[in-house]
Amino acid sequence: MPDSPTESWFADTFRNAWENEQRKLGRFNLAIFGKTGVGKSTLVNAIFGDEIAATGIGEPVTREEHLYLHTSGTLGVLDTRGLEVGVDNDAIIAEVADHVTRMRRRPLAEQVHVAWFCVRAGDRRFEDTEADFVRELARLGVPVLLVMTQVPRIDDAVHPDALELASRIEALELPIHRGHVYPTMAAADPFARLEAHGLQELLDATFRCAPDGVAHAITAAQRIDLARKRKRAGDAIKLATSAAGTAGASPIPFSDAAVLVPLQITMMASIANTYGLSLERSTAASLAATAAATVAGRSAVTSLLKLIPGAGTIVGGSINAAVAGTLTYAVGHAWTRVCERLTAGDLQTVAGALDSATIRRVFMDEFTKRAKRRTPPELDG
Ligand SMILES: Nc1nc2c(ncn2[C@@H]2O[C@H](COP(=O)(O)OP(=O)(O)O)[C@@H](O)[C@H]2O)c(=O)[nH]1
Ligand SMILES: [Mg+2]
Repeated sequence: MPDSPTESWFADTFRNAWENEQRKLGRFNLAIFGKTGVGKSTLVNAIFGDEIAATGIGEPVTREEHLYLHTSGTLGVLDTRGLEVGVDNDAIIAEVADHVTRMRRRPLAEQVHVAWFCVRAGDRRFEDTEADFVRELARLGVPVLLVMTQVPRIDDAVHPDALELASRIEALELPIHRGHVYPTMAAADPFARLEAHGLQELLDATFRCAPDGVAHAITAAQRIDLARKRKRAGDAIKLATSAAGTAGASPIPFSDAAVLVPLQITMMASIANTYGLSLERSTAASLAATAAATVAGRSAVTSLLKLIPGAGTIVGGSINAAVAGTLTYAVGHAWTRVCERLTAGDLQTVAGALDSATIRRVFMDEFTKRAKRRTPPELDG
């Protein structure tokens, strides 16, 4: 890194780190089947956000005429167009089989990891042709989750017709995950006084079915389970905190504390990806949060260091492992806080631009709070 890092150095380094982290995450590919109108798009949007729907028609999968792959960040959604499950089973299965088999020879990020087969509660029936389709899908080696959509539920009472349909499907002993039908309501229906439900359970089951190698990609892509994102962010913070502790094992001259910056940028880029924040948005937010735009690099670190109790008194001296660790730990948690608020749609102006002043304040509030812990828990014992 240069002697006096500039805003553009910081931004370039962050962008590179973000792209690296995104590459490492790869992609979770979900195949989704079910008749038109059962609520497939609504379900995907409810769990993964609406960027996927906004991508429109998606890219036709080469060679297969009726398969489309929509990608957005760490998510890929494979669906069919112009063919109807139950009516055109053979044609769909032939295309899916061809695709799945070809992708099996490719890297994990291109394979099909899980399939959701959707049935609408209100249809009150599950046809033999749908059962056949599920069996064929499972035969291809793709884990299948049977999802019932638009299931009316009031308090804890599920509509009896939906329950009855679910037990009839379960009685077929299809090769589906846990032999279970997952009841969902993806979007509330205020007129009918129905609330959304079942999404967390479906997501948990999807994690259980998917290969371990795509768990982080699912964590990043989904929008409903913030606890999983927080835990992943915590892992990145632990890693960076202990690396900073190692760097500080032979004390770093205070004036050289900026050697910790690249390590912290990597940590921040990893966390930004876990929260599903785009390259441009997270780069801009990271500049605002760390004030790299005004007090780039070395002086930014120096000003943060001064907020760590004890560290401020050693100006001219050197920082040790505990201070290096605390600095990194506090930056990690402060940035996680910013990412959480950004994901929730906060920290922006009415026009949608980032609110830099508030981002900076949120970051500094959390940083100051965390920095008070002289030894980060990550370095205890
Ligand atoms: N309130 C509510 N409406 C839903 C739900 N799922 C689907 N719908 C509605 O049903 C229609 C078809 O849903 P869509 O997701 O486009 O079905 P797809 O053809 O399977 O992708 C849309 O008008 C949705 O608004 C749900 O969980 N709740
Ligand atoms: Mg649709």
